[in-house]
Amino acid sequence: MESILKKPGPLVMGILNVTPDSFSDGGRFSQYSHALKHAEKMVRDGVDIIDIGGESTRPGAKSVAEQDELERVMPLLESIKQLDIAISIDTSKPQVMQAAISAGVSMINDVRALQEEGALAVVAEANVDVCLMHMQGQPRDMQVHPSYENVVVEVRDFLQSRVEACLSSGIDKERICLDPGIGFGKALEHNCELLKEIAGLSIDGLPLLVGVSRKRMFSEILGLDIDQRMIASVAAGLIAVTKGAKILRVHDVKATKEAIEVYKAIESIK
Ligand code: 8Y4
Repeated sequence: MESILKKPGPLVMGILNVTPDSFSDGGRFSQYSHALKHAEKMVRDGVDIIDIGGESTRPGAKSVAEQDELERVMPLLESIKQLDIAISIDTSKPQVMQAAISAGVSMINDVRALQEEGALAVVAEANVDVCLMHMQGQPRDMQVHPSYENVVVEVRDFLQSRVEACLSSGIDKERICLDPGIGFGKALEHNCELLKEIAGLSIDGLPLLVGVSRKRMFSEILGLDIDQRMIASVAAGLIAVTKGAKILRVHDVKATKEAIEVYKAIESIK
């Protein structure tokens, strides 16, 4: 699989969720047809890669059993494949990674940065990109009391150690991107400091991926409910891009693409 990280940025990763939170009304079939329609819309809007996740990593979320995650994600992955767009799989489980790799995904997006037993080996044996993300604690308790001496230094040191683990396992350096993990065991001031200093997080020029879309920080800054956070999300994402982020993980592909196009028009003036 050709690396998506070689594509010139900024790039847009579109979020496609298949968690039980959204599994209520018409059962699996209606859930999948809805997800497929959403994916088709993202492709029309110019998405570069679609991120499929079957484990909820929202604050307070419980962990999902491996078999549940496979059953939730694999059928959807198979139908999204027909759309001829790059796919990333949001998982920390080596067996889910392996199944997704066999099905042809382009990227492993792991909020646990390949720390689960066997994860490094699975990725090292495959030709896929990987996103290494920083998280303090676990989703269940990560927002209880986030604490850092220097958040930028600590996130950078963690990412550096995970890059080294990847390289020691034989993962190709050109296949790695890095992510500060906005909202993952971070208070508002930590999120803001990381976004302000995003360029300082890159290790050896590796590309940076940032996910701010609809996150709680916008409720803290603006008091907005989740379905009212698009403008703030696009603004924060574009700030991250101007400061050096290459990939934005977003819900709102069309709005994000428009913001990026304006940025590119301005930047392309000689
Ligand atoms: C509304 C909707 C409010 C979603 C909060 C959320 C990231 C990620 C997540 C990220 C990478 C989320 C899987 C959290 N965030 N992967 N995943 N980077 N690489 N919460 O920032 O979207 S899930």
